[in-house]
Amino acid sequence: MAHYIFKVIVVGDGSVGKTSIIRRYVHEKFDPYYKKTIGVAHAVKRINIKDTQVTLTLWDTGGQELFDCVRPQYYRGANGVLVVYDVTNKESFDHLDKWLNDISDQCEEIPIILVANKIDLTNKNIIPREEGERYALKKSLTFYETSAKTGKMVVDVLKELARLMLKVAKKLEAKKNQ
Ligand code: G3D
Ligand code: MG
Repeated sequence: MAHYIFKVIVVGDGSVGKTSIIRRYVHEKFDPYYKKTIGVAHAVKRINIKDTQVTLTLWDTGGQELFDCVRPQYYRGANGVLVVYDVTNKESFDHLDKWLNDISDQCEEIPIILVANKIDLTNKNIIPREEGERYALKKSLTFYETSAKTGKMVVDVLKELARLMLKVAKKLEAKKNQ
């Protein structure tokens, strides 16, 4: 069976839920009591996409973004990105340009998914879905709404990212074998 290993990074403002999404995906739980500053350097998850085995290493910023300096090493070699905002936090949405600029400065062209997190907080949601969708469309990004708390769409968003990364990897291989 073909096997690929991909580095996935998760960026966005502090407190949007990046660590929670990774923990939900890898450990299948939501723990509101873990310490913010302790990031899993890279959590690992294996999945199958059709007849291909994919190992995802999910990198957590470990809170670096709170000091406004996510180190270049974090971005280096990334195969795919989740750019996360919090639907209850307008600032986190307004900062998306900054995160996308950082990615384009530091990374090759890689798949990026825009993630609107915390959609379980329905009565505090101040960024309508349409606004997220419009932004994603403008930037040619795939768009997902998630809740790390309930787990909604968390598996789906990483499966979609894996699929997109696989597509890129296979295209590169085909080019090499020409
Ligand atoms: P970060 O890694 O992006 O900084 P965290 O964000 O994963 O540390 O999450 C920040 C806070 O938001 C945490 O709460 C966490 O429990 C909460 N959170 C994360 N995702 C969701 C979600 O989908 N829904 C809800 N309701 N809360 C979420 P605290 O209270 O520790 O600040
Ligand atoms: Mg974190």
